Amino acid sequence: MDSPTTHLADDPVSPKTSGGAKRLGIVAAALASLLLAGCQVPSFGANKGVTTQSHKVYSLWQGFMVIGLIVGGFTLLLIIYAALAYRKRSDAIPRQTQYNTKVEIIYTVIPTIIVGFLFYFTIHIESPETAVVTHPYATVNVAAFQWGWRFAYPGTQVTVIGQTTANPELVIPVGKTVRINLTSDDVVHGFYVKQFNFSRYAQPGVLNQFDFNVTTPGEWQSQCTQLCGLYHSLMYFRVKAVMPSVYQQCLTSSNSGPKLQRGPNFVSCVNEAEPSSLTAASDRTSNLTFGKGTNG
Ligand SMILES: [Cu+2]
Repeated sequence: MDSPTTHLADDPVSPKTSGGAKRLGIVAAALASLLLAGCQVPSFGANKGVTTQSHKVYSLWQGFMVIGLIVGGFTLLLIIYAALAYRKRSDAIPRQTQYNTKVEIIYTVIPTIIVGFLFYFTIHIESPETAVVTHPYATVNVAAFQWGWRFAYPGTQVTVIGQTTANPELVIPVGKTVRINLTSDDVVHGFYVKQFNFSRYAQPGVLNQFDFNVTTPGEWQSQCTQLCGLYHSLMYFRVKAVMPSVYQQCLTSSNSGPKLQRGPNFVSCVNEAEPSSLTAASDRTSNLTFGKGTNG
């Protein structure tokens, strides 16, 4: 019985390697130039945030995405190149090889360098983010519980407690270092403020400390990010950044100017000159009625 005859090609299927590599390099360089030459690096779905810390994390995110696109684009080009250059041209079996030491070293060393590069910048950016200063301007003890939050301001009589039906508000000063001492009364919760680009576990028996500096006044809806039980989905809170003078007035319970106003399950810092800033909010807490004449 005849067996199909095969023969090794004398000359392996031979793409013009040097020319192809050159073209590949030109295309990769053009792509990289396009990405890097853009006057505005895209946000890639992230936000710059409202704290000095969030700005740096945002830049890190952009850098990672740009590098990811370059690596992904280059890999895609290599795949396309290999598929076209080494496609089947005849029934001849191409030259068989077991290994290519040079290529294997290259594709081991280059990713290692890239990972080391990303690791360095991650440490370089995130270590200062998690560092705490010796004397913060304001400190808030934050305790999470099923299913709400308690914000206590050491040295004052102010404690803000809120849960599923009435979200608490975390009032903080703008332009100052704020220390958060975070813990939990029961299970693991997640303290997350989207505009801070920051998330941290609230764990029972563990004190997590971090600082942040808000750069602009505003109000931001925030939430627990750890599935913590039945009403986890309603475990919201709101961060409100006010000028330092307003912040101080809120905590000292003066009879004029901004003040804390208490409801059944919440306390909020309200400037009576602009009472609509809270009640006009379109989020789910907008139906709260703020008590009059019960200033903290
Ligand atoms: Cu939760």
